[in-house]
Amino acid sequence: MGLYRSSGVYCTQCEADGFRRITYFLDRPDVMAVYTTRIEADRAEAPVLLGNGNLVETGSVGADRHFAVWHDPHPKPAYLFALVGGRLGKVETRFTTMDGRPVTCAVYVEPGKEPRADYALDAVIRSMAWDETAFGRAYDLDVFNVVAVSDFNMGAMENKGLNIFNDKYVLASPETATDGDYAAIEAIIAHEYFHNWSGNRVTCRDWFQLCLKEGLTVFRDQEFSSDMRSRPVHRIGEVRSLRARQFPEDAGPLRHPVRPRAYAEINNFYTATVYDKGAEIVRMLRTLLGAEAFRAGMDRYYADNDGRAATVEDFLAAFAAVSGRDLSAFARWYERPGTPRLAVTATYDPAAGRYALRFAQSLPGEAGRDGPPLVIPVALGLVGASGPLTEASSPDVRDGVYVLDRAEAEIVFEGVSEEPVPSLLRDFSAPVRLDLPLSDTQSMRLLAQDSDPFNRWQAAQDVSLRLILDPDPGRADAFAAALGRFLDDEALADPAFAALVLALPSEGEAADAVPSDVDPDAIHRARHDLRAHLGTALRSRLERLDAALAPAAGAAYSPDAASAGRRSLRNAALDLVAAGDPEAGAARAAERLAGATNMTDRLAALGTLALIPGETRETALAEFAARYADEPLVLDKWFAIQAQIPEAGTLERITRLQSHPAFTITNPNRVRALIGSFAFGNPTQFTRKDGGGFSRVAETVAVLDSANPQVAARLLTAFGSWRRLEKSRAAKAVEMLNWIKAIPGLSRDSADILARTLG
Ligand code: BAL
Ligand code: ZN
Repeated sequence: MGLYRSSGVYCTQCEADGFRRITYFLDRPDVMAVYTTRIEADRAEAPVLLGNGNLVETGSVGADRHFAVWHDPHPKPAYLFALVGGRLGKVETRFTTMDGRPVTCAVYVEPGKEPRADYALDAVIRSMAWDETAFGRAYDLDVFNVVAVSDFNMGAMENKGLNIFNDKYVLASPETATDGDYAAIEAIIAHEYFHNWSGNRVTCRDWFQLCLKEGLTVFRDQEFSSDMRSRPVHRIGEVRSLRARQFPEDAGPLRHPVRPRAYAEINNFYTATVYDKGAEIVRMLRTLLGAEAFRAGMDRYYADNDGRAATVEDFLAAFAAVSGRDLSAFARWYERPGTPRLAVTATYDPAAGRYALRFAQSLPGEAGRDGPPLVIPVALGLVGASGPLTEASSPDVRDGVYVLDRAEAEIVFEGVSEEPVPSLLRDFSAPVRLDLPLSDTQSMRLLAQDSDPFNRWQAAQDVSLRLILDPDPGRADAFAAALGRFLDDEALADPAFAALVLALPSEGEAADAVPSDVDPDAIHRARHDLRAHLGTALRSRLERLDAALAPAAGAAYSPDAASAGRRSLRNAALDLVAAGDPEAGAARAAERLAGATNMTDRLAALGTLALIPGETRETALAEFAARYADEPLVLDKWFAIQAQIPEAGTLERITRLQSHPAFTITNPNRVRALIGSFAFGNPTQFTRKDGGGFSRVAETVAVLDSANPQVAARLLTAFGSWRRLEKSRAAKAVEMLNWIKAIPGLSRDSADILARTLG
């Protein structure tokens, strides 16, 4: 925090309260000022000098030094201050805004890595153009600079006119970056750029309002990525991430409202709840108001609050003003922690052609009693044996959405000619847990017939989850047959979607569905067995797909969504075949690895091999490390893959990797790749019964805490679900948490997480 050096480059990080480490200041987001920054440095050490705003003067100071003066005319809080000085290469281009302002856009990187910045620069230009068309927001300075540094706690930072990035989210080449990396770069470049309006021009009055800029900006970057790529595929990705990170947070001791009421350390509130649930609230607002009123509300919000430090109330007031709606009940989403449960039951009267859906929402508060109801937009439809029942209608459903604003309610459809399967929460219209008892047959009807792609995917997830929690070979066969029909009919038409349908819920998601006494080993075994069953049953189809999706010889790599989708299905097919026949799978994955022409295919094959113990795996890992010895970001992938191997030997492997010359505890990306991937991505080994997994993470926290409390505290959050584990594992977790607690001089960051986790 404050001003520091990363691989020889001076840079700053001031959010949330780092500016006070540079100079005395009233370091609060509602204290806004116009900044003029004069930077002076040795010319040889720091030929590039960057600050916020526009460059107004440069010059020499004696023979060896030089200076630059930057002026930012827009008043801003100190957390948006930035400066950079160092030896950097750049790529640059021009963009003319819709109001005719020429802007020079540049991305600065380590010299020699300039070609790897082209994609990020292109994403900058696309973001600028998109914010003009989608939200009417134009850029407001003469320059827009992005700088990539290699030691960075966050993903990136939206300093006015001078975004500073973790190099992981800037640098990309087909040889070093996966399709996922390209998509993440595009999304994060967009996110930081969009903050120029949602965060910078309109900032937060205080840190309790963090979701005001973060939830809104995540929503904006999600919309951007959906427009750049496939909207349904992107939506499924958003929800997978929400369920993997935010739902468990909301169900554990670190739960907090989207707008927290209190904090001991604000750095611990840059959470999935503030960001991702915050984005879901904005999405629900758009669903409730409709796209047109939503856009009018956004315009009003910017018009009323430009240059101000605003609150959630200011945000909602803008939408209330343009729509005439009372949003006071909707505002409860910002205040109530926890994921609401939405229970739905159905009754059908064939004689009357009438179908009724009964809804009951619940979200117990601190005293265990339900609070006042939330406003839940439920996008829905009814699906018959041959497709959606378009003639059925209910007066309570408008534009396909029913708004539940009571604890319980019933809606009735007329004109229902056959017993339907309800398709509820289409496009995941609200961040709730849906309690709707469907049979496998009903879910498979949705997979085959629903018009909503999200719920088609959800139906396959539901069946898989039931089969993981309650294995049954007969039902698994029926599911495989349904997947087979789906693949035959549709896989090649939309490979990215098909790959998602084939992806089973994660072990974490399965654990989340178990009420208590979670046994991660049992979940792992059940999930593995289902993958093996499906891989065997679908083998011939998967092999045909694999062949059909192979790139033409000599075809150049392109990170576009369609090409990425084909790669993702082909790699998913290989992985599932390998689950059914590890020996043949290992041979094929090794072949794929040897012939791969890009990092996506190479890493996918290595990931498949990583799950199959043996010589082939170890040779492949060694060759990969040798090939990328000088590529820290690629070695991070190698660390991460190994940290997630679900085998008893992984702990020892991690010990060896901690002594690898490329590993250093002082670099946040390295720590996250090795120890973070283990803590968050290897449930069976992190929660080992002997406590070895917990102690490895605890030891890392202990070593890291004084040097980098933010990263240490983030690692500690991996213990958040300890209460739900079966008793012997839970006891080991508590032992380690108490061990950390006894460390003298523990940071406020880690102490805060510990206190809340131990409760
Ligand atoms: N403001 C911190 C980094 C981000 O969310 O953009
Ligand atoms: Zn942000």
